[in-house]
Amino acid sequence: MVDRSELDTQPRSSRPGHRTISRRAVVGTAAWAAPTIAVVSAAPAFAASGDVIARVAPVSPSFVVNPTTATQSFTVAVTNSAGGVQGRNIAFSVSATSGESTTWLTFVPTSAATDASGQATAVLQFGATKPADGATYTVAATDLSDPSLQVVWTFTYRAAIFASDFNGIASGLPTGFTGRSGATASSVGTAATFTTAATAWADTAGAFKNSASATGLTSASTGTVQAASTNRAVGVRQSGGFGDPSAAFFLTIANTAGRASLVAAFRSQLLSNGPRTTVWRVEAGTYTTATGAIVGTPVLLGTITPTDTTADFNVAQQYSLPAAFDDLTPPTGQAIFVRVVTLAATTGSGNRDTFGIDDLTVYSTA
Ligand SMILES: [Ca+2]
Ligand SMILES: [Ca+2]
Repeated sequence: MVDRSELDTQPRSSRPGHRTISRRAVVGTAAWAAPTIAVVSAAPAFAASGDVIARVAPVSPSFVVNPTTATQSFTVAVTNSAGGVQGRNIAFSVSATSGESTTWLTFVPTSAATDASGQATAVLQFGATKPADGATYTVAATDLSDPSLQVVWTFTYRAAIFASDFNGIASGLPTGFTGRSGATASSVGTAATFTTAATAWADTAGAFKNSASATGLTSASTGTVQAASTNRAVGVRQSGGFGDPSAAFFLTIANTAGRASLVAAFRSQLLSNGPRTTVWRVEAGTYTTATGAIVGTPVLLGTITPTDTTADFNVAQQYSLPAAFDDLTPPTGQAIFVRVVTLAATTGSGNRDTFGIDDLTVYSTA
């Protein structure tokens, strides 16, 4: 609701993030009538009293929420010529722009008093049940003593491009994800047989396997305890005849249309630490799906070299993909890949590791 009297008190021409299109139209008319005072700026909202409300954080009026976001803090400041205005009660609210559910969104608190610097903060908590990809929302922070003092943000929920906790792998790997052998710098290799039966970390057979996740267990957890764990991960044991080198955890992605600032996140898990050491490379690239040939040179996002069971037992990994993967639709017959691959032989002698990954998510942050 736009208060007409309030409009008449608004001398500035442009208030990004503030209010409605109809209001902008009115303001635009005012600017047309008096072009000499037209100012295009990110001016905060302010009232006839001289008080001003502005976004402090996020400063940007729009942003993207991804599946890994648990909370988003919102801070505003009410100020006037004397500085921060303390004790103003700011109401925080969220509404769906596109008719999507808001039940996954909870503000804590729903209102907060400004402090000595004039700032008030509330935290929007994101529940587990997410809306459809692209759902958009508006957050408003309103001074309850003077509702003309209001700022808004809009945010868009972008679902994961891929997400799996791998807890259902007793019935097979999720679509798009494979364990591979034969991977090289120029080939994505071929999908290896996946052992769907729960298999202990200490099992030495060379294969990709349904392993217990390190999450919730310790490196000393017995095979019996591992078998009973419902939290599963994709493990691999390299052997003299399998994957040393050339083993790869491999995710294929058709395209990243409309997505930007991609992130690949997962947990790396040194499930069984043999005396040998493996260097795992985290790479992204494109490949020809029919032949497995990599197009050009993959981008090396980072390396993982687990050497110690305790420190390396269960590590959150996160890698940003370069801008070349933003809004990318490969030519027909090609696809994007993200892989965790070993291209060099293990070093040392004796047993190899069982290495696993869990909770793989690829998402966009813009
Ligand atoms: Ca899991
Ligand atoms: Ca080792």
